[in-house]
Amino acid sequence: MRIFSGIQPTGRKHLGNYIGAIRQYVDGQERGDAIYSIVDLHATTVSYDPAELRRTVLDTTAMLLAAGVDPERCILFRQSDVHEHTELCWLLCSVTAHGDLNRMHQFKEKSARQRELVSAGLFVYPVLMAADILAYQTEEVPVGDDQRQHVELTREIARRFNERFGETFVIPRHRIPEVGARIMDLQEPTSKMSTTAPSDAGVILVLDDPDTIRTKVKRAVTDTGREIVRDPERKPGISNLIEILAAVRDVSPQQVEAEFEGRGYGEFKQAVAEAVVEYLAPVRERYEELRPDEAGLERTLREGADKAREIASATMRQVRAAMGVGPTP
Ligand code: AQP
Repeated sequence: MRIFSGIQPTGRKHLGNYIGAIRQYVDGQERGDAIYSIVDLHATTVSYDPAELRRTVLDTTAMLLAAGVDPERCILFRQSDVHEHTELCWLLCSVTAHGDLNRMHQFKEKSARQRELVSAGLFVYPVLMAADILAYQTEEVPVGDDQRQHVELTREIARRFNERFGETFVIPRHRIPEVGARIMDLQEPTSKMSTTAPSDAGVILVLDDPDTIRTKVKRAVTDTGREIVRDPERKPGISNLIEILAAVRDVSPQQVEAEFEGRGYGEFKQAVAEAVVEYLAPVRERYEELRPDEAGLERTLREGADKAREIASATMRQVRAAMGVGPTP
């Protein structure tokens, strides 16, 4: 089975990214033919610093390797090294409805937050994501819940292309984890934990040291009650902590509720903090070892891009032929 997913190169990956996506990448290597991309072109759709982008691509590469993504068992590459993505994005624009792009929640949220230019790139972002996925004839896309709508649109684009130009693309499906699909901000548990949150206080970064993690969990917003039960409407803070503990221990939220029945919030928060510290510590340590070797990281990305290009260029030959673009094949 072909698996593909992309991750933006922000150096500040958080627990939501880790649980929602990164750990599924590691699991995907066991289940199929996995391809993962550091999507630097997506990062140019909001304001950014070019020198920092180069650095954060390497940060994210080192983080994925530290988490257990293994270039011997998957393809790991930088999106901009494989030009087929941008060409396919343009060609897919011809079967993408403007109205569909207008309905994308992420565009609405991110464009509202942009203080300067709202770029056309931000609007077309989901088409580039569709190109990333479809270029590899992907069957399964491991993502967090916030990407559900984008994967749905990718399916629609693929269907429309196949109808218009003949069977070309595999129709992919998302793989969203049952537990931890949407980790919420610890200070604002009705909003998802996000790289671009106004403050770090509610965001557990994968590279946070143990004491910072403990402080953030201790200060997590909860309600005035005492019960440790999952009820996202009435108890969003406690529900989020239950979800986090269940995800890092790999148990069900019901097991967490049963274990902490009749125990106080303080004890519960301490257990969550220690579980998260223990969960992230090996990743942080391994990251510190890997990150300095920039030449090695670049080599990994280059070798990955060579393998990715081979697959994507075969798809592009089919797409060009189907669309009547370029010389007669
Ligand atoms: N809070 C979350 N819970 C579970 N999964 C999440 N993901 C993101 N936030 C959560 C999943 O992480 C993967 C990588 O996301 P990305 O490439 O969009 O990286 P990002 O920009 O760093 O993610 P953020 O934090 O969501 O930033 P904003 O909101 O500013 O764009 C994806 O599979 C995503 O679903």
